[in-house]
Amino acid sequence: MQHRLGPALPWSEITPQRLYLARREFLAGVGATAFATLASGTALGAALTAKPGPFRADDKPTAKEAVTTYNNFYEFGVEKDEPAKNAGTLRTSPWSVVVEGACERPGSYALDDLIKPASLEERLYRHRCVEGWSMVIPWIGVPLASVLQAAGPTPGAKYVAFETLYDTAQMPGQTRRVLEWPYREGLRIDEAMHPLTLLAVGLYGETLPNQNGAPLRLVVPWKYGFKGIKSIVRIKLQDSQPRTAWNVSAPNEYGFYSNVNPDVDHPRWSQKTERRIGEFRRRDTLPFNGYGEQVAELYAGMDLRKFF
Ligand SMILES: Nc1nc2c(c(=O)[nH]1)N[C@H]1C(S)=C(S)[C@@H](COP(=O)(O)O)O[C@H]1N2
Ligand SMILES: [Mo]
Repeated sequence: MQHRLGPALPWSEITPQRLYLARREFLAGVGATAFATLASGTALGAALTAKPGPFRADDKPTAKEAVTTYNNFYEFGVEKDEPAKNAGTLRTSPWSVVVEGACERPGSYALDDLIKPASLEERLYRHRCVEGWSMVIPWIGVPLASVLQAAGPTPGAKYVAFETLYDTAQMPGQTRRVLEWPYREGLRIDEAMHPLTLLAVGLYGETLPNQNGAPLRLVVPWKYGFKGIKSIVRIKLQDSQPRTAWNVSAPNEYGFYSNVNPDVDHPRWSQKTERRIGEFRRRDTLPFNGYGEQVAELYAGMDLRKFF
């Protein structure tokens, strides 16, 4: 059974529209390629229209080619070039998401009912992978908070757990035991409700390519990239800290919080610097990936070496 959160338009069926000035100016910064793709409509997917959202990084966006071909998505192979080559087996429509647990309106929601096209925002976020590379990505999505609020969290909602699709036919990498499947992630409720936390459906003005987590993925820009779980089918509000794929596979290497922190090394390498894809010289990694002003207070009084 499909439940509705409210009146909705099928964002996935939106036809390319004229883009307004702010977006046009932004895309001038992104580069001619993205705009040409949008204008011609021969994109990876349908064009999306979104208003510019808050928290835009000053950084130059990473080339779309790199963002869509250099990925981690272990369901399609463990090499960076494999998701772009192999993710074509994923069927992203129809897609529904189970919202359950400590909320007033649990149910299975069609994606079109969960995400309203009128509420889509574009945000330019820094992305820092735990392995030491980084990118700057123009995402399109809605604040996760808006979806959780619509579900009506109850007092037991202290954490949010997320799950990726589990289907070995569509995701052949799940036949290999490199991680516990399905991929799982989680956030504390205040992190999930933070205005920076985004549920993304697109990038570079288009619906998400499969390799980037179509049709719906999480983006938490102050955390290491693996918190950004892809191809989400389940969102559960609960009172206990969720199990997460990387934390289960190597608890001493990947903590639950995974806030970007140059002062807490990974046991096998330093986190002090990063290689921004497309740049030559390494950059210093910033606390909370440069979002400390917005999020540091969430962790006031916590020992970030213990809660890494
Ligand atoms: N389901 C799933 N989500 C995932 C992963 C994965 O293997 N499976 N990899 C994570 C990691 S380690 C990173 S860095 C980002 C990379 O994808 P992106 O470049 O599209 O953000 O996705 C994250 N989400
Ligand atoms: Mo990553």
